[in-house]
Amino acid sequence: MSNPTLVSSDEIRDRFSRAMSAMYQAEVPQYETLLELVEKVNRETLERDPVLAERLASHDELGRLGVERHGAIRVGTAEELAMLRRLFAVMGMFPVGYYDLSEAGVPVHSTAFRPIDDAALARNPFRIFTSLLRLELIESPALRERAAEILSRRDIFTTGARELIELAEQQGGLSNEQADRFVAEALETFRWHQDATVDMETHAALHAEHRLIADVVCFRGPHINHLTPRTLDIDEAQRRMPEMGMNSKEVIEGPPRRDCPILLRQTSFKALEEAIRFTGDHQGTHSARFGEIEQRGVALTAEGRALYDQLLGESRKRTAGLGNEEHQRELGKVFAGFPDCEDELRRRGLAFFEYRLTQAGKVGGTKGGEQDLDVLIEQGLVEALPITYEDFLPVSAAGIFQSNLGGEQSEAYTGNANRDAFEQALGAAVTDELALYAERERLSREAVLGALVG
Ligand code: OOG
Ligand code: NI
Repeated sequence: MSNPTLVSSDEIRDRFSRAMSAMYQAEVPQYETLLELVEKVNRETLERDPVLAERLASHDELGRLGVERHGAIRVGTAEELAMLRRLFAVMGMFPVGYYDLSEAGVPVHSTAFRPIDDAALARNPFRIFTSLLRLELIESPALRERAAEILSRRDIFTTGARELIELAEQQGGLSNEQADRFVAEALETFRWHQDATVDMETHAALHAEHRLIADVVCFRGPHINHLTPRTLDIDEAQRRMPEMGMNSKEVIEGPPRRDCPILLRQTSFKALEEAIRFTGDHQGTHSARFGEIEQRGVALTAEGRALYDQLLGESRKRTAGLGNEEHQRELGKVFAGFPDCEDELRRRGLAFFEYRLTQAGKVGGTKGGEQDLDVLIEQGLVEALPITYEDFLPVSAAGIFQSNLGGEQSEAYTGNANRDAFEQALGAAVTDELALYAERERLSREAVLGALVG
């Protein structure tokens, strides 16, 4: 950082993610219980498995474990999304990936704001999955216009937040004191409001079109709807959720338990029915907010992802309606078709790896002229570490959505990707997540080979 009076964007993100977690713990006490559970399971897992502890440490992942979480919000207009892009940029979070959730029957499309470079990810990988409502998918023109009109009347940002975003853009960052003010002002955008901005009839009409539309349109802002800590053993955490008084969803979403975890496995406790007050002083309820946990594995290449999608598709019929234990067993059988050994995942180009010189590689083995990584790995001079998946699987994990929408399955919006429109609303292109992993792998390969030749 060139200006010594400015704090880093990583520091601002770290402060913000802690403030967000504290706010959500106060708003949703079960989330605090969930954090305790995950912390305990992680501690026990690391005690039981020193090899895992050692690996996480050597891969810069142990430090971030306790602060690691993602959240999700939903906004209503292009202006809101574009301003959020500027707000998150102050914290070093940038739009990565395009997700079409209409495939899962939900009328939104999304991106994830997240840090991108290795140092930022190691410090605090805080991510916010951000969805934009697609009013054009609402069938009734009258309802569509009503929703647009309600949304046009709100400003989800405080004056202070807007000022500090501009200041950060002008200065290229914020001072320590400005950063604290920014965190406090920015947090207001994500706060829960008991008072709806509409009357009960409007809520009911929007709700009848889709629950999520009511959630986006009827409130003053895009309340954070869940925060998700990272667990090292999601099966154990899922087992213990009921003991801790949490109404967990039935099955863990994503791939089955494996020796080499891939992508993302997720489960949640279900959304709470919350009392809200409509205009005209009517009491009602709305369910929006829940808690989720996730276990992260290695990022897959396009080939790996295609194989994952294919196997998950094949498993659908076999697992339909099963409880978690049987579901996992059936899933495991189908996923026998997915190599479960790091070396094979790497050699077959199914997953991304980061190459590093081993201790032996650093001291002794240079100047051999050997350029074949497989040979160098066999010689013990180079090691390949799996690159953690930093992104999302909302469509294959549509179960999370559905269980929190009361299980209603909607086909109304099927298959309607419109990335151009999303980027237009965002005011920027989204970064391709696969390109990020590929670049990281490529740079590490070049660095290793360069060091051995030099
Ligand atoms: C977003 C759901 C996506 C995940 O973990 O896949 C998500 C939402 O419910 O708004 O958070
Ligand atoms: Ni989530």
